[in-house]
Formats: sequence, structure tokens, C-alpha cells
Amino acid sequence: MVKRHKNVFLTGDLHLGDAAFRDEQKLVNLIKQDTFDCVVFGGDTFDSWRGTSEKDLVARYDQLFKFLQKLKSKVVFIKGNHDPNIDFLKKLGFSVRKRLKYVGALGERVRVIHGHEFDDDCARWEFLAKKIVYIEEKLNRVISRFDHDSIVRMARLMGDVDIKRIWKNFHDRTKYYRNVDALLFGHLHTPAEGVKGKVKYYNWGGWQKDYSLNPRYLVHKNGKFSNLEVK
Ligand SMILES: [Mn+2]
Repeated sequence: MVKRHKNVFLTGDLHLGDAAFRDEQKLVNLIKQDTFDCVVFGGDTFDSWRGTSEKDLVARYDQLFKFLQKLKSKVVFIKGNHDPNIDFLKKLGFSVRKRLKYVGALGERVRVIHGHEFDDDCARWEFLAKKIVYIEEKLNRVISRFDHDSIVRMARLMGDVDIKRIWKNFHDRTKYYRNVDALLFGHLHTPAEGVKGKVKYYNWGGWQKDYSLNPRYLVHKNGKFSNLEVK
């Protein structure tokens, strides 16, 4: 049975573990602003490639996780390519999945995936990408001591080329949007929305503020999607 949700909060690609993430309070406030019956983190919530384990990150961001624990099984974590080992979150009362399907208030069929499903090369380059983000994080921890707002993004060198290819795959692969009315995903860190055939799609961007873009979140309430910027 696919669950029905009338008021859903969705975002993803927080990359907790990145020195540049300073939005814990903002995120908690966003989720507090309404009574959501489902709160979805669409993958890469954690980025343990940067040297801090997911369990340590849950402790570090205890304001967020203590608040989420009050919502318990309403909170869904989808596994991304940076956080495939998050099954331990089930012990905290959360739901952990590879993908999520649900039905909205008007019967609209929604699928949420992380988005690396469209990224054929990410597994092949994972070994190198892990090294790059680890070094990037070490640099950023030093830099941020001197200049609070400066960060380097070495990983972007790889990402720029990939985005076009991933979008091409997205447009080519209908299996991800067969029998769905809306497909929600992230992974690209570049927010987007549009229509593919009869399917609405949304990308929530990312919280690492790549390309100086603010993160976004989606609210899916009473059959309507709102794609909102976090300022
Ligand atoms: Mn990803």
C-alpha cells in the first residue's frame, strides 16, 4: 500500500560534515513552520567522505536530530551516494529507504529518489571523489578559521562536466517516471523545475551552496508543489 500524505516537506543534499553547513537553526525553523505529515531528506544528508562519521554528525547536529526525533516515523531519509550506510537511523525511529513513493492529497503519484541513479559515472569515480572531498574539507576547516565565509570547492571541477550528461540521462530514462505524476530528486546541487512529458519534476539544489546557489526545499501541500528558496 502506498501511503497518502497531504502536507510534505522535502529537501536534500545537506552534506552534513561540510564545514560550510551553518544552517541547522534555519532548517529546524522551516520544518517547524507547519504541521507536516511527512518530512523527507532526499539523500546525501550526511557526507562522511569528509572525515566525520554519520553517528558523530547526528551528535553534532543534535538540535536538528532531537527535533526530528519528536516527529519519529514521519521523517524519511533516502540513501544518497554519499550516505549509503544510514540504516542505524531506523533505531532512532526514522524511516530509511532507497526511494520513496507516496500519493498526495488529490491522488497525485509522487516518487522521490536521490538522483545519482542518472549519474552513471559516480560509482566509477567514487574512489577519487572521496579523496578530493576529504582534502577539500581539510582545507576548508583551516580556511574557515581565518575567513568565516570562504570555502573552496575542488569537487566542482568534476561536477561541472557531469551535470549536462546527468540531465541527458534524466531525459532519456523513462523508467524513473513511469506511473508517476511528479518526480523529485537532488544530487546535482543545481535547483530546477520543469515538465517532462506529463511528469512534473523538481530538483531541490543543495545546502553546500555550490555555484553560489541557495538551497531550496519543496512543500507539497493539498496537491500543490511550492519550490522555495532558503535565504
Ligand atoms: Mn549525491
